[in-house]
Amino acid sequence: MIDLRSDTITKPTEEMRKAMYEAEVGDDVYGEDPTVQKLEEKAAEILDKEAAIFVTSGTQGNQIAVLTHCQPGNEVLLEEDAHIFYYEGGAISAFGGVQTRTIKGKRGAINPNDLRNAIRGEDVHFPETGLVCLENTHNRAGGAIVPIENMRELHQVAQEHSIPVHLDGARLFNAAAELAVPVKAFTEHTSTVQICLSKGLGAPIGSIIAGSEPFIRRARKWRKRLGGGLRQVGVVAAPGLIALTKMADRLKADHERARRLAEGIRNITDLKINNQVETNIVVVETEATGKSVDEILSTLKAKGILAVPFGPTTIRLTTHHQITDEHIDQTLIAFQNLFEKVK
Ligand code: TLP
Repeated sequence: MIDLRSDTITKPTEEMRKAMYEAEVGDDVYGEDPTVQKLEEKAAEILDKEAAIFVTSGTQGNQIAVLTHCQPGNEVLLEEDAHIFYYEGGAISAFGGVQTRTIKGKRGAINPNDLRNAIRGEDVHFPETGLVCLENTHNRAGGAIVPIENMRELHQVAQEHSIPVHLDGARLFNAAAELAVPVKAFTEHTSTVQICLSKGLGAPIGSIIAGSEPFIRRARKWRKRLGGGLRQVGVVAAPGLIALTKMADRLKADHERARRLAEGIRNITDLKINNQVETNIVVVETEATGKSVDEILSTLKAKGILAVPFGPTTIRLTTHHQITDEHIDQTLIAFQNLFEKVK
């Protein structure tokens, strides 16, 4: 199978598996797992924050960040298609008692004036704005890179109102690799950041939240409350450390393959590409084929290609370290055979 459903499906490399076997471990709830400590220290250094905490998933990382930043009754500002709003089961409302207010962005970027207008003033009727959440790269904007300058402006607006900024950086390393800048060029415009070790970076499990020391201390309590305090978890942190320190350099190859895939699909008469393909996500518009998304996905599956639905007439293809140049060729041939008419 050529699995283009997501970069979450990546399997650990041989080096990661060996590191898991050899990992030194201890009880991390007691703060005694040396491998977790090493991972958290390295992550704080790379993300340029005082401290970091290892959590089980991107969703858990975002939840802990919101719960630590906010009080029940707060309003959280997010881009209209943010993962936290769109794909996390309403968790921040369910667990944090916060309400969400979305702002329509352009390719994942919120206009700073729109943010300014959405921040609540002093009024007995209003909820307090507790947090601004950004996302980079932006998943539903097709892996778009939110410009650093936009993040700087949004951070400035939030700071003027003493509101913290959390970055869902599940794919932040993709943005940094594509622009050839260190991740701290983005994180300096945030209060906290969540990054996923288990997407393009290839670790089997895990995310990191980074922020100030007092914030991370409070986040540890929320992680424990949510049942995310783990014991001899160095076996999982060990591949995470390899993901963090050795896998970022190869992300650009995923982006190049995604662009080649998009170019090939663009040549097929009834298909269009809906996004700019800056990183590893390709969004295909299928409306003109007259076939339903389900029909297209099951025909592709029968040809050994997996993708996911992304909207009523769109599908998403995502490249990652298990997708080779040959896989791209084979996928393009399958698309051409399926739709026949090539421009
Ligand atoms: N995204 C997954 C699905 O949940 C849609 C995917 O296949 O893309 N933030 C962003 C921007 C994400 O894309 C994801 C995962 C998460 C957070 C959540 O990460 P996990 O899956 O580790 O909870």
